[in-house]
Amino acid sequence: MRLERCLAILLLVALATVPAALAHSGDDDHSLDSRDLERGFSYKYWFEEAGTLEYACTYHPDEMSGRFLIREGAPSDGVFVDLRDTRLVHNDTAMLFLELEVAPDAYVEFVNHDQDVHRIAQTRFTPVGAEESSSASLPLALAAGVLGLVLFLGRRPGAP
Ligand SMILES: [Cu+2]
Repeated sequence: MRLERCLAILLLVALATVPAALAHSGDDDHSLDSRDLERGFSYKYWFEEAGTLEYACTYHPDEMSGRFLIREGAPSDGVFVDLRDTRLVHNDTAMLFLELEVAPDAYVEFVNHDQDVHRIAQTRFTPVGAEESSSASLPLALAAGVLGLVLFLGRRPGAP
């Protein structure tokens, strides 16, 4: 196989890898986001994928934050989190940081019993198994793409 063809294939593979690496890096349509939650209102969110979902209240990030460890085999019942006195309350225990383990097909329901408006929003989602590779895969894919492009362009025959 000719070198140019090898490099072109390398470039295509690298470019195909970039969108996959980008897919989980930001928020998407399936993010947990209660929007402004007034007193007496609730917000329900269904988990979809195993991983670690971190969240915080947009208005009180130091007092209301937590994470869900979404794991196969964990209880798939719905979990309820009450918002009271600018705290997250689960099973009558108020916490600044609440960690709960749930199954990928479970849901969480946040219920606001507080005077304040809260907005519980996802800050990060890390799929299972991506904890170590997520930070490295994107720069590597980009570097491979740039390298492939440079080599490909450099190797292209000039004008006749
Ligand atoms: Cu809040």
